[in-house]
Amino acid sequence: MLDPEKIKERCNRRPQTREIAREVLLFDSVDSTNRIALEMASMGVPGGMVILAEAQEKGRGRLGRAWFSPKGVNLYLSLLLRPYQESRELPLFSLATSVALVKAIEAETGLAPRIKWPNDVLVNDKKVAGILLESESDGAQTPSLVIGIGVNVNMEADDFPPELRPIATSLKIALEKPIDRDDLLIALLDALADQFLLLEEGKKGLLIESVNRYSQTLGKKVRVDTPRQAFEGWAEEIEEDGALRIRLGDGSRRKIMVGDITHLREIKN
Ligand code: BT5
Repeated sequence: MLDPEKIKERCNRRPQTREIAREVLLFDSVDSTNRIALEMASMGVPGGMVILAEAQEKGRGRLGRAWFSPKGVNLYLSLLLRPYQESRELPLFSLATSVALVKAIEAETGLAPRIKWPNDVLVNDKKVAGILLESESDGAQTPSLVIGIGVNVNMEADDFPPELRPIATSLKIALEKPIDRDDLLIALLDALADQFLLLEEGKKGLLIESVNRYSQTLGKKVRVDTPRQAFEGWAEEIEEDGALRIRLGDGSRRKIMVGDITHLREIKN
């Protein structure tokens, strides 16, 4: 079991971490920690709330997809924040979260995770963590932002359903030994607080620099699927607003704000 008292005590040691984790709530099993955090947001609960669960019955991915969330082995958390940034800046919180995940995983395991734009963290080319941003605006208060994070920590290969085995992994599988989930969570909350502070201080250039440095996507040939279109091209750079710039075969460029990408293997003649 995760130890909320230990987590709370360690978060209190750093003022910037305390800011995003004033309250830490652990549930045994919930439908979705994001759903609970959004409900709290709609009830006017202030920012700085961390909702944790040992299992989720209806863990959510993006676009109605599901997040596989078995009990007692992984991390499932949602942060409720009320940031002062303008709404067009909010997608940057997803990138800030992916950088924080990379830094925390690197520090706790020595592995070299990479970011797959826009919201996946990969280890050995397989997905180890996913991020889901959702927001709630009741008009009266500062709009809320819910950041959902799922990390596969101590799952075994057999624990994954067959359809996920080719694309997903866990830290334990990559490291061949179990990880202390409390320590990883504390490192993650510290890293999140650092990255959010950069955004608050208007230093998004530093954030984007880290995203580019840790990106698995750049330089790769990719297929892009957006809600409106699908095409192929080369991933060039992540821009200041978090968009991915793609160079097409005819040399023209497109900026993608929302969508999924697939890394394509280049076939050389
Ligand atoms: C995501 O969506 O990657 C966002 C996942 C966010 C999960 C957290 S857990 C705490 C919080 N509460 C919630 O209800 N959700 C958040 P997306 O990019 O749409 O990826 C979803 C896809 O990843 C699925 O369609 C599967 O292919 C794959 N997938 C599902 N479960 C997985 C897992 N445990 N590990 C790796 N891949 C998984």
